[in-house]
Amino acid sequence: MKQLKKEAFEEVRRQWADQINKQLREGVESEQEYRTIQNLGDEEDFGRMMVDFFITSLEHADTSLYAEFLSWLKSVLESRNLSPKYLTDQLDFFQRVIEDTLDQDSAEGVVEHLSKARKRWQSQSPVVESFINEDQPLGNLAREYFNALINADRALARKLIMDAVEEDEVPIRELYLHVFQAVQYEIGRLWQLNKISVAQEHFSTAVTQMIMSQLYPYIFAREKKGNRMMAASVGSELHEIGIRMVADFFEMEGWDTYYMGANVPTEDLMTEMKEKQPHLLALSATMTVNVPRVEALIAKIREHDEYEDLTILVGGYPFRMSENMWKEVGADGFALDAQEAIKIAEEKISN
Ligand code: B12
Repeated sequence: MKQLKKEAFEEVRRQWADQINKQLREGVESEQEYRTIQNLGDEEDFGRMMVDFFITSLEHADTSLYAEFLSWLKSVLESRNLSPKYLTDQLDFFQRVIEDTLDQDSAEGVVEHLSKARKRWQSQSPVVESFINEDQPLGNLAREYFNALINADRALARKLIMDAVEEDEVPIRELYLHVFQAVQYEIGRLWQLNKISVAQEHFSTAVTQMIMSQLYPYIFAREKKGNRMMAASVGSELHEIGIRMVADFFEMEGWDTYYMGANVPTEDLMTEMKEKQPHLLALSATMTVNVPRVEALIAKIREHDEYEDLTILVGGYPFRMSENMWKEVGADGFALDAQEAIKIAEEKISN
């Protein structure tokens, strides 16, 4: 499959996406439906999203990744009153496009992957459960914080968190994982189900980022360990809270951290690495389309002898979905969340 990726896929990727978009335009009932579906894709390109998720799933020989994407897409379409037929029609059409564009031998394997992913998708439960549960640690606070965000009450949201830290002495790490992370996941789930708007999601994200900044006096550890870590989201990645949390956890553990945010160009990252010489590099991807970019970046870093001892960890949504993906992109480790990232890093660095 790696062979196919370089020689065939780069050429046909755009062609497949264009054909899917063309077929969609012909099949939709109205311009409004067409726009709604296009808007689901990164950079408003639905065909590209269908193709990119598929190619990543194929490259990693992991049908569960595409099955998971199809489940997500189905729930997004249904909650917007769009017929699930759009999805099945597009998949049937996608299969024909594959057969028309690849030679028979290559097409067979690719179509088989698509069919297996579809079967797997059909057998899985479409229910996405709430990420906020009052029985979980800090579950009540998470619920109150979530309600404040949904009611656009920034002052209350801030007060809830500051009181928890200053009066109840709730540890920052727990707030991060059980409140901020759980609430961000819940916001995403409700956007997926069309129960909240993009504006509400943006508002919530902005408030959480603002409060995280106000917690900084509690984050910078007094005792330093002398270890340096650099953290970034690469490619076209705009999701940055997760990797920021990871960097903050390292900071709390006494590391010197360089958090570079989202969408960091490879060249700039390499320049910073040369200057800071980190012991650990943490790379995050949320959109599956950025996984190949993480892989390419790691390969590029590995070409340099000076980074022989560098530990590279990866994490984020696609790595959580596909258990071996971190190995396949050439990383030294993966963690489900920021707490686990510390554990893995300390194991790797002490070895
Ligand atoms: C906020 C948000 C956005 C914001 C991001 C703003 C910002 N400044 O970060 C904006 C509006 C930009 C956005 C855009 C999009 N988004 Co969005 N977004 C979210 C949302 C609601 C929250 C993200 C977040 O803050 N999570 C909280 C953090 C703490 O969790 P985390 O990232 O998983 O990080 C933890 C671990 O994964 C791990 N980790 C993460 N990185 C690393 C790295 C290392 C090295 C390690 C060890 C561990 C690690 O540790 C972290 C802390 O514990 C998610 C929902 C979700 N489930 O995450 C959707 C979500 C990720 N988005 C989604 C989508 C579809 C999009 C868009 C395509 C929408 C669109 N049509 O425009 C675009 C794509 C943009 C792009 N090119 O990146 C989907 C993805 C679905 C899928 N199947 O892939 C989600 C899941 C929403 C949903 N349920 O449908 N989004």
